[in-house]
Amino acid sequence: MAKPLMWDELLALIHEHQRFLVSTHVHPDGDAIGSVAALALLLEDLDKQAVLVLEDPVPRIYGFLDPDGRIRQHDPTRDDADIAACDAALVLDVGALNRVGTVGEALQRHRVATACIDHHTTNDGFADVDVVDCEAPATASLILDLIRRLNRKPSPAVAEALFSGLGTDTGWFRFANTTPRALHDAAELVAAGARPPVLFERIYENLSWPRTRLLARMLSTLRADADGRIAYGTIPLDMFEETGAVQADVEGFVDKMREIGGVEIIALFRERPEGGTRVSLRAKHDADVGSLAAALGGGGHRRAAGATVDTPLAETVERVLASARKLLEP
Ligand SMILES: [Mn+2]
Repeated sequence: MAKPLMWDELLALIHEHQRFLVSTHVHPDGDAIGSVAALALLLEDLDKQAVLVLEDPVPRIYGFLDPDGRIRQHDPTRDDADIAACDAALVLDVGALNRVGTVGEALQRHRVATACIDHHTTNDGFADVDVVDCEAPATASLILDLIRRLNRKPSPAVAEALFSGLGTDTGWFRFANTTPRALHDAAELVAAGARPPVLFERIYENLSWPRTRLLARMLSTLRADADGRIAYGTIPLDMFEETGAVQADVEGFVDKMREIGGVEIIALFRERPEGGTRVSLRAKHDADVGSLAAALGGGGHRRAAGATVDTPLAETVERVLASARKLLEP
């Protein structure tokens, strides 16, 4: 499955082109936004141009990584001429083109040469140039690798963006991807100017009241299954209206349920305004929730994965619980 890392091809693609579209997955997380922001700064440092377009808006807590508001939410009438005018696209932290959403569709429509920098085990090799390193703790680590290969050092702003990506993807250095490589990269980023306590407060101690009220409501739906080895919560649409929270506020909720002892699999079910249900899955130990997500048409990692399905909330809960129970069978 693992293709060789095409670093030489990636470096050639960057050297040979001038104007790059940079994008990432729908529902962007800290690694996605941090990697996009860092790569944009790096490209400009190389006297290149970067056009930053995502299907979804930058989540509020990561707004500090885009202080000038350069990351655009995709508006085809406004942005597609700019996308078509790019020489190449660099798509980050994403394992399949459909996860890039409407921006991925625009790339296909305009036949823009695409390179992918990613660490998802489910990466399907959609790009022309793939640097897909499943051993990397975060895509941010691969952007740091790119900087090293260019014989450069991260600027303080780049270091802060990359530390934010690495920190959030490792659960601030608690999850299984907190490897020697993760800590080595973190040390290098701090030496280059990243300030962990400042970033921690901005990301984890800067929550809005609507989000916190939504979290309280979600936790009131908490249920146990499989004798407490599965914990799950649900967020029906009306909870958003009642609390004033937005869909992006849900990031991190699923990890709250990890805190329960004896839990092996955690699931969060969110009713989508477009219809259907978003499923987020976590495994504390060895259960392979990545395969469960893939069976639902989604993807991710062995211990952290998700899928968007067409079925309504209650039906999706039953279906996913049945599959999750099977994962726990000896
Ligand atoms: Mn990531």
